[in-house]
Amino acid sequence: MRVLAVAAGGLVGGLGWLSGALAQDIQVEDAWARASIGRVTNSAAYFTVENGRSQSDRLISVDSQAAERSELHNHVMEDDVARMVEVEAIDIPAGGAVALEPGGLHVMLIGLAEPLQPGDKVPLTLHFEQAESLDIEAEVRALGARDPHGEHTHDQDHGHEHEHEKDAGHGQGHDH
Ligand SMILES: [Cu+2]
Repeated sequence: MRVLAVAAGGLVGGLGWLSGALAQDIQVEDAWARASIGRVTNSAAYFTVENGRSQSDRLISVDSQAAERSELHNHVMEDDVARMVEVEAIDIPAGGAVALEPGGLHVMLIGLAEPLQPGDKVPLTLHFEQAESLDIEAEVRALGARDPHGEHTHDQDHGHEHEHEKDAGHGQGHDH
């Protein structure tokens, strides 16, 4: 998690006319969703939320037309096994950022209307406790695809519904 120092508090106070614009300074970057596997009707979406405001906020829910239901989930370790748990909200610190990424926080898409294919776009609406709702699009990427920025490369299998992905992957990784 990246936490940016905030020195803007006093500045904003002195520029009252600007505070209306700054009040909406919640940004989402690098939104993507995992391609669905075979007939599995669940998937997950990931993104980074940046909060440029001087107040903390919370992501309280996400909606998507692509799924019957969307839940905020996290992974926790229990007896060396990664399990998913639903979380009520995700705190976004003032001047900070929170990354939803494989193996950690994610939006669980439950009951996909249709399979998610790489290159598809998944519409998501993010609802916050303070900020106005935000409509974004997440690009579908294959499971195991490398982050194009080369940073978060440890999206190894971590339990939940893609156990069979491991089996399917045996012996067919590198045929070029
Ligand atoms: Cu989940």
